[in-house]
Amino acid sequence: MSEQETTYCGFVAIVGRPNVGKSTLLNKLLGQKVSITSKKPQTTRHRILGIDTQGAWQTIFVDTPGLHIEEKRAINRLMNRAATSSLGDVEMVVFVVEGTRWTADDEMVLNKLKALRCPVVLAVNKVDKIEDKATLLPHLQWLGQQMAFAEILPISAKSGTNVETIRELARKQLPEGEHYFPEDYITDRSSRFMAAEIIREKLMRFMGEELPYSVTVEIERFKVEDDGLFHIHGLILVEREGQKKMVIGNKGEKLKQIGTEARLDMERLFDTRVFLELWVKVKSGWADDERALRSLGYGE
Ligand code: GDP
Ligand code: K
Ligand code: MG
Repeated sequence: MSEQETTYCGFVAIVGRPNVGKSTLLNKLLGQKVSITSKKPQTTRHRILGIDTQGAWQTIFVDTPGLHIEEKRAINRLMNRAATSSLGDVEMVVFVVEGTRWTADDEMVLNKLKALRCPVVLAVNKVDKIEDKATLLPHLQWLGQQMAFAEILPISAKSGTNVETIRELARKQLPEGEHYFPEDYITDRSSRFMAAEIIREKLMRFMGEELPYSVTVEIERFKVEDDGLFHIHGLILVEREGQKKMVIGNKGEKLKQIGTEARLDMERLFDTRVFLELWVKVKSGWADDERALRSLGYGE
């Protein structure tokens, strides 16, 4: 890139209630899995940046934990804080909602967005799932009356419908400025953090409803061997002895499956061979203890 060339850089926040598909959208925008996804609400616990550099333009997408009203447990309060603080200094907000569903949590997010001065693009996601397409248009019209959106787009984060349009709209909002990140960065998070997140995603995918958000993962060891192999020790912390048994499974089957799937994802993301060892340990009551959560990196 020549020194005279003008460059553009800025932040775009992706917000919405839990499970509308924010992380799926971020991954689609980047063509890489940088933010874990699952059928369960509150999969995303941390603010995650996804960096999209295309020539002179660098868009930094901010994936947030879903905003929701329930604040009973400490972890929920921290996630709401993490989600709100990302709205401070952004060039554009993508407000993600789900098809023709509208809930009290969507309403709460909407009310926060009304106070913003930057453009808010409404992304009506999962349109691939809407059976009766005739219901969509009146719903879009109703949504359009709720606030002055810069744009209302029916999208599918899963299949990619209109995802390019979101990227283009974001790019148009970027102010002149130097890029914050080198062009080969796709996230601000370390490989160590990504490894923990991948393990957590597999736990959420392979465990039933028994394991809501009472599980956390620590990487005890992350060593890059001379031949490029990543040697990783992951510690899975659960709340109860019974949950430990469930994670391990009959004859260790479950843990083996989680380990294999996590290793394959890590090898794809890190583009190298990975040797992964997993341990499960009981650590009771952590989800109610804000200080313990902070020490594990929540609420950053
Ligand atoms: P988040 O909590 O808002 O980050 O939502 P996720 O990205 O974790 O997605 C929640 C669930 O919705 C996952 O099971 C996704 O596979 C699913 N999902 C996301 N986007 C779409 C979509 O466009 N179509 C369909 N059918 N499912 C989607
Ligand atoms: K989710
Ligand atoms: Mg998410």
